[in-house]
Amino acid sequence: MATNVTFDYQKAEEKYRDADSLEEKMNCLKKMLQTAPKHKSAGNLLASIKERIAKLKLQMDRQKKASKGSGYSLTIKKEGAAQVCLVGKTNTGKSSLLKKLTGSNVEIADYEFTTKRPEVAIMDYKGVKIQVIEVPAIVKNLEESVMGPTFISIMNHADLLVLMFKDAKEKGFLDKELDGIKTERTVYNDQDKKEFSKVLWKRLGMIKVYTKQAGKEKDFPPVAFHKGATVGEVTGKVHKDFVKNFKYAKISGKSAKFKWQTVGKDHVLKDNDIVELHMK
Ligand SMILES: Nc1nc2c(ncn2[C@@H]2O[C@H](COP(=O)(O)OP(=O)(O)OP(=O)(O)O)[C@@H](O)[C@H]2O)c(=O)[nH]1
Ligand SMILES: [Mg+2]
Repeated sequence: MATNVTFDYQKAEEKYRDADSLEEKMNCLKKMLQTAPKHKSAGNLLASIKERIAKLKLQMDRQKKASKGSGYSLTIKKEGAAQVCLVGKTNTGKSSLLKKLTGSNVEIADYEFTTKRPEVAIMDYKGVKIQVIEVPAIVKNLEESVMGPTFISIMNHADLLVLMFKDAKEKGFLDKELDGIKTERTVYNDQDKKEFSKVLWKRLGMIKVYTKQAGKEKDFPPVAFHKGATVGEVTGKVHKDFVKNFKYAKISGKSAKFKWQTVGKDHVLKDNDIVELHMK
């Protein structure tokens, strides 16, 4: 039934249709309820507005719950030296990259939204384990989508986001949706495809260090550290007791002035250094 509505109502309805967030939608619906004609023939309209308000309220409550963590796991337990998230719209090749990096048998398909839950796998970079997570496709108004708060929380806790997009428009979309996330980010470029694991490692800004016992070959796997890590930190990682028994270290590699230089615990190491610890 056609109902003559007021100008204010029309304006509110227009705003409602364009509203981006649930809160905004709710405000518009309330305004519509206030300004809708109250005569008998407008009964259906009023009922429909009230129904939409009730539905929206349910949706908002569910979202609040999700962001408080009830029923959802908000982060993914870190494993390995670092946690990296692959992030992008649907069909940008996240699963394909995850498979390439980790060997995971994640489902890859040319229909949209193939990956519905975060996919977690481990990449091996020259012996260092790095956790790689495919975050399901980023959708418009991510924060308000049912799983949005969970995905945002996962991204907030990661060490690095890898943004995957097909064009500048998609990049802009991601920048907008991920606006509040402070995690370091890098972009996935075509040029990087061949050796993306190496690019990732560089971008993480970490170093790997090989320990060694006197008279023996260097140990494998190496141990990962943040840039600027010292011999003392390596000693602590090998064994707690080693810290108090530390005498000196002999090092080889980029940070050494010459091969098997003797250094103390404050010596700063570089990527691929070999450290031979000597104890009291
Ligand atoms: N042309 C081209 N196609 C690709 C590339 N990477 C993946 N694809 C194809 O794109 C489609 C989607 O790939 P997925 O890896 O499943 O993409 P996704 O980002 O994980 O997608 P959803 O999980 O569905 O959001 C598949 O048909 C892939 O074969 C690429 O680098 N170039
Ligand atoms: Mg996928």
